[in-house]
Amino acid sequence: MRKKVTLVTGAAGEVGTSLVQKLISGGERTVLTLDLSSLPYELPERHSHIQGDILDSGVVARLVAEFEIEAIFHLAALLSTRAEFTPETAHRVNVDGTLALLRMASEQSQWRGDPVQFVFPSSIAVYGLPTPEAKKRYSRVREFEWTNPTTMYGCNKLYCELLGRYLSQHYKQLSAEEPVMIDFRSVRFPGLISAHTLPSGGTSDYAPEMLHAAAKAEPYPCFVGPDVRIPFMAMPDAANALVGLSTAPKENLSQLVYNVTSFSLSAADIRELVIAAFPKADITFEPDLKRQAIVETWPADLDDTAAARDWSWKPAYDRERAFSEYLIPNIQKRYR
Ligand code: AKB
Repeated sequence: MRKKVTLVTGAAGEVGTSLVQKLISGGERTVLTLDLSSLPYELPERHSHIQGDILDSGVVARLVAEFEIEAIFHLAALLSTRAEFTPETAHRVNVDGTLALLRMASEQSQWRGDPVQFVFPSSIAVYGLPTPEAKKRYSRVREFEWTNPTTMYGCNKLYCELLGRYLSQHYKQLSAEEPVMIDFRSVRFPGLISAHTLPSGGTSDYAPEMLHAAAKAEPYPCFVGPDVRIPFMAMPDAANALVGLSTAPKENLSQLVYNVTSFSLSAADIRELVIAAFPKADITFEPDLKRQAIVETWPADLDDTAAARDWSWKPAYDRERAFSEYLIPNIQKRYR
């Protein structure tokens, strides 16, 4: 008998670390983590970790041979700045890796006679506002608007959303029998800020970097200008969103992809909040024009009313709570 598990890829990363703790503390699932690295945290007994590459077909075969996978949170990805430096590698990891797991989930759904749930974190990077005027005018973007990504990562995320849609619907039309489709669900995240981990390779990283540098009493040259504005969310809400969407009754979901967000801030707003907590913080603005150009195409805010309506999405941390109750105290504790 294979052990029934929920698979989390990219489990050693920022979102993975937070999600795995949440899934384990929920007590209902047995979690199988997969990452290129060893985990930076301990897994309690009954949960397991495999160190390996999603692009290695041997690893995917081993997953299926040893475990019955009921649900997948597929977090492994190369983020937007990193992907611009190595676009083909990013395409392999972000698209080929996702396709391999989607294919495995589809085959397992047939085999089980029960859909494997596939939860896919997408991103604000799927949007591309063509000009600063458009960004100002269309400030709260809905899921079907402005999906013209300008980065390799944004293209990868948008395409994988479409692959998920294809695999959850299209076989139905092609096949005479009644095949079992995967249950694909996706959230588009804004910039995420964690008190416990630092991201690497993202373009929204200036927000967490500013905070962590201030707590370490290090100077921080922010790589975007003060007026650049995008939406953000505290890391615990990212895990809440993934689990909230995963546990929502299927019949309540009117779409496969949902925006989720919490608060919208300019880089100057973030600096102000950081200085209020760390008055000696030395934060300057030294825009890297390429990275800034990427953030300028991302919307100033996201419209997440569909998620609120269909699965009662609501962030626990608004701007005030995120800084005063989660980020500042935990970051202070971390570097004390
Ligand atoms: C990135 O900056 O690449 C990510 C994202 C917005 O998806 N944080």
